[in-house]
Amino acid sequence: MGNVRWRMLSPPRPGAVALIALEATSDTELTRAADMLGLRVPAIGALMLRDFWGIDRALYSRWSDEQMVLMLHGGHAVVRAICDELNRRGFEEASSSDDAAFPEASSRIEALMLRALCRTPSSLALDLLLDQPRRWAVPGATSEPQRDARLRPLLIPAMVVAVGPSNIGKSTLANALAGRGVSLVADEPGTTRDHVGFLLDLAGLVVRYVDTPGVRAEAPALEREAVRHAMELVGQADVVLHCGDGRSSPLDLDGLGVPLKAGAKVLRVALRRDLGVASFPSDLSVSAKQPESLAQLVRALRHAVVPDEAIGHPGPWRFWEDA
Ligand SMILES: Nc1nc2c(ncn2[C@@H]2O[C@H](COP(=O)(O)OP(=O)(O)OP(=O)(O)O)[C@@H](O)[C@H]2O)c(=O)[nH]1
Ligand SMILES: [Mg+2]
Repeated sequence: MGNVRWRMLSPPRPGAVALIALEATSDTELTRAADMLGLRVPAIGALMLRDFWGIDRALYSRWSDEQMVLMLHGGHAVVRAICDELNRRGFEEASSSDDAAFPEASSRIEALMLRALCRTPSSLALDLLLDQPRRWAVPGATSEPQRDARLRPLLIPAMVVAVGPSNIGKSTLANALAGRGVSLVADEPGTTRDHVGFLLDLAGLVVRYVDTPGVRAEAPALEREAVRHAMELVGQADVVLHCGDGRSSPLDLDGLGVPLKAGAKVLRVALRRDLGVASFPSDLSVSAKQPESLAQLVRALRHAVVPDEAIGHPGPWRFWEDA
């Protein structure tokens, strides 16, 4: 298909969405290419959903007479498999740049929106971003800087740092939230020797989650040093998950001597609730053995990072940074 090429519009990084354009030199060529791919050619601007060769179920749209855009799920494996399939079917790759251009966008907001769409790791951002051109098209539309800032973690992952005494289940919680073993667990104090960070999807909102070594009085020097490093992260956290359990109360955060970041939230959580009720005041209590309690924690954490009201607010969002 010499007259039709494919071009990556999104940056070469995993994101919630990857955009691949099919570019022809005429609408006849575009229709011919669509036929070869088994796609119906939609009206300009219309969205269609289909299964792409068993690789991905995704939307595609036609942006002009000569251009269709596949809006795939943005993981590396999906994108690579779709690109291989396009190559196998005789389509050539057109050169792409990291700084994706969106010549077919009908407004600046739409171009910015498409760029943001490609970059966000959070699926929760998708509907909100897609609706922004419509919201900004209303005469006199303005956003509220406070809400803009609250929604920012939809584009740039916020940092959640879990801290607490030793041997109360912090790493077990991290593993349960991640759904895999990211941090060592054992029934002895001092199991986590250094902080462990990973990206965590909280029901559509991706955050950087950090599990830290527990704080204990009799820790050896190296462990105390690791704890000191971890506690510095508390000062950079957007949300501190302040953990205790039935036997140990949470740490005295003020006593750490690390000032929290402006606007940081603290969520007090009692762990291992199946072993007994904690005596300190907590926002919620969870057990790694009780999935419904973990689901509650996921909701509470997500709300602490991006409040539900900000997501549900119908007003426009200034989601871009000025150059
Ligand atoms: N019954 C019960 N046991 C748990 C739960 N969560 C963790 N545990 C157990 O508690 C012990 C300590 O768990 P860890 O996750 O290693 O604790 P930690 O707070 O990370 O410990 P440090 O890394 O030393 O700070 C292990 O034996 C876990 O199996 C829970 O929800 N219920
Ligand atoms: Mg641990």
